[in-house]
Amino acid sequence: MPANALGIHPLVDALADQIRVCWSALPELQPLAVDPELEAISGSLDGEDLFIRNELRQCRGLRKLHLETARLGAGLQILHCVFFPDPRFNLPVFGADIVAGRGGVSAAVVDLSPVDAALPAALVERLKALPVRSFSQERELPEWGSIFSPFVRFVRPANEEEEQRFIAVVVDFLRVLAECCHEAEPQPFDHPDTVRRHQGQLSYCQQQKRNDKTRRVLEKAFNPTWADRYIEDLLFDDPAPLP
Ligand code: BLA
Repeated sequence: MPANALGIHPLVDALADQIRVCWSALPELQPLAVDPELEAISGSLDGEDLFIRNELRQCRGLRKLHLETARLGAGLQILHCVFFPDPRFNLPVFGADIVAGRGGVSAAVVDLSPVDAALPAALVERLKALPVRSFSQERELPEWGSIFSPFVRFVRPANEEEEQRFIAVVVDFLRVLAECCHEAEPQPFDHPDTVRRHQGQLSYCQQQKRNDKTRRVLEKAFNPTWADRYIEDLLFDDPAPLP
């Protein structure tokens, strides 16, 4: 059943479509198996529908592209997307999250986050050259959000125009990332830069797991053991140990 048959917020649907268009432009895009139990999760909670759809890909430079669209209970709709780099490449983590409730979109966040001391210089130059897109309601990052870059956008889109503008920011970021994926050259597994980026990605995952809001929603919709496994194995799984 298509997710939107369950009434997914138009921003969630439209952004998911745009992300799929953007990832098709990534070099050497390939399928990545999803645990069949997690590909399409449906159930009910106190008589309310639950639906989660998970899509995975991989490409040159990125070990895992993950797009999740979910409707959890009455009216809570989520888009969660993370592209995790292969630590051999000097590439950031792409992350985006939209949380929509009955009162509209409460959180829209997107970033290209560093896994090293700073973002790659070539990436920063491109990000600085992007068009300025402003929003009327900027939100303050939680304390664990120290993982994000200076380019992070965390907003509450006030209307449809701002929702479209948020999509434009995500597309800008994904275009820049695609260019960097084409250009980046891998370094050996045992190169100190690779080792540092591997460590940086572990820290990124660790910090994201401190977002209690994600955990609480999943624990309520399923149960704490399930939520823990889902977060550890699918949402923020650690990069494979270096050989
Ligand atoms: C906030 N994330 C939230 C909120 C909920 C979720 C309910 C609170 C909404 C609000 O503050 O308005 C829930 N997000 C989920 C769930 C999933 C999810 C259940 O992704 C399940 C898949 N979160 C991410 C990623 C980013 C992210 C990749 O998963 C950013 C790149 C950010 N979500 C993020 C931030 C907040 C948030 C910064 C605000 C947290 C706060 O204000 O404390």
